[in-house]
Amino acid sequence: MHNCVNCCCCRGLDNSGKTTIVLKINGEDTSVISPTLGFNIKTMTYNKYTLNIWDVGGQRTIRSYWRNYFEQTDGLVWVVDSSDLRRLDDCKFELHNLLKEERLSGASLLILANKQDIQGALSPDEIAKVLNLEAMDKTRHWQIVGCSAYTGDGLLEGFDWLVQDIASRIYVLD
Ligand code: G3D
Repeated sequence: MHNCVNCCCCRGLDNSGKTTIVLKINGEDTSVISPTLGFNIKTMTYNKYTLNIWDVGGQRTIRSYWRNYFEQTDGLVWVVDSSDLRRLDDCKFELHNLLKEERLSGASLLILANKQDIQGALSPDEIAKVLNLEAMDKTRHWQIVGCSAYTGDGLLEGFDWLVQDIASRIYVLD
């Protein structure tokens, strides 16, 4: 069943706006502590897709997440706090590390350049440069969208791109 999107953010880069995004789209916070992983996971639905929202990184290797959360990943959402310039280097490192995973090679990648309403926030183009997105594998389907979880601007545009991109790939494969 292709219906799972994992929405990640680097651990230590909390505060990027994941909770606010879930609230904006789902109307409620859906955090649960995963019994196997022992940390917070939020789940929301968008257009029949289940989105797991959680932090990646830290001490655990990504392999410890596979069985429950990454096995059927069709899409990834990477939330960036565009106003937190000091932590963008960590963010770049974690993202490129994650994308090395073979099982994610087919996943569509949406980068949400969040907090665009804050003065001084980097634009999506600037974030793309800092994160070196052009260096990604040419076969990767990706899109960066500026948004504000605060006002809601850009969120639907981003998630619509993601679900349409996943649907079109799966349609071609089937
Ligand atoms: P997290 O779940 O990724 O850790 P949160 O992040 O959703 O808890 O957001 C962290 C803080 O950033 C919150 O502020 C939240 O209101 C704020 N925030 C999230 N998205 C936006 C945005 O788009 N614009 C602005 N201006 N703020 C945002 P507090 O003060 O509650 O910690």
